[in-house]
Amino acid sequence: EFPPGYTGYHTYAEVTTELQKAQANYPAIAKLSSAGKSYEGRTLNVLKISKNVEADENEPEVLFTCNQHAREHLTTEMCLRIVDRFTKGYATDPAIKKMVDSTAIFVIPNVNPDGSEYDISGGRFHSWRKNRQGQGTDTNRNWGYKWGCCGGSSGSPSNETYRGPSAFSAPETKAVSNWVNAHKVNGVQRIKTHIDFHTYSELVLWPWGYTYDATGPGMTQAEAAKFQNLGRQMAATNGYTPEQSSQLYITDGSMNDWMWATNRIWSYTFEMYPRGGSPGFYPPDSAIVPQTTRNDKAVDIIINAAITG
Ligand code: 0X9
Ligand code: ZN
Repeated sequence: EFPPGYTGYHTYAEVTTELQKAQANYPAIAKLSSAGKSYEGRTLNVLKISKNVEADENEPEVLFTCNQHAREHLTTEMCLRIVDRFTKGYATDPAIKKMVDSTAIFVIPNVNPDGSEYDISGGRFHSWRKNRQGQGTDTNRNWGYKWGCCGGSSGSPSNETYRGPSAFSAPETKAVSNWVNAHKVNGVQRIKTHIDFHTYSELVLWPWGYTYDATGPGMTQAEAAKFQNLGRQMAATNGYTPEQSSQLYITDGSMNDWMWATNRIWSYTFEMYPRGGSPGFYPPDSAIVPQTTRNDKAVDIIINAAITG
């Protein structure tokens, strides 16, 4: 469980309960399903929010993923904030109703539930980043585009950015990537936009991560400009710094690069609060409300971007 001062954060079991409650309280617009299982067998929960939620409609879809990295607990709260706002707000907020009516919003609060449970085991924090397969694989170096290509990950199992023995060797990335691929219907990917939440540094990041180049194979000038424009627009609402991922550092096998390269999804990473090393990965639970609501407008922008195309 979480240590004293952090009990406002949700454990994996508490997240699951919240998602079940969302489905029970808003059955017309909220539906809980699974993208598969983690290495240790936990269900990778997916909450869908949409009008006629039971129907598989041809409408633009938006994906929010959280907790690829175990210790980045604030991101799980970000996903729960999205669930809460779009379910509770549906009946009263016309802007939310419009978004829910015209899209399908998918939220995966725990991409790496084994890691986040380990990180809080014994009621203390363990500064754990990776999943719990062997010495741990960095899930955000295990995706199958340019995997291990470019010095942006490690081949050593003990390393914090260990990429795993092969692309999608982690059950978590394998399951979520298959789930994303399955949203391609008649050759068209329905998921249009995506934010992968991380902490920390207060950044809005876009592909590529594997190269410093802004354009080139798989990224035209116009596409790079769109990534920049949308990224800067979102950053203007939360005060984060917008930049191409590789300006932070080179990463290979990241989720964003795979989402764009293989599915043409406008895929961003948000590095949430704080800006610097204190309080780093472990802000007190009093930070949850201000630091998740801070992204409300950016979340609306990425949903509306899926609608307008
Ligand atoms: O290194 C990472 O995976 C992310 N930073 S973190 O401190 N949360 O570990 C940044 C990833 C940004 N790069 C890409 N999205 N390609
Ligand atoms: Zn991270």
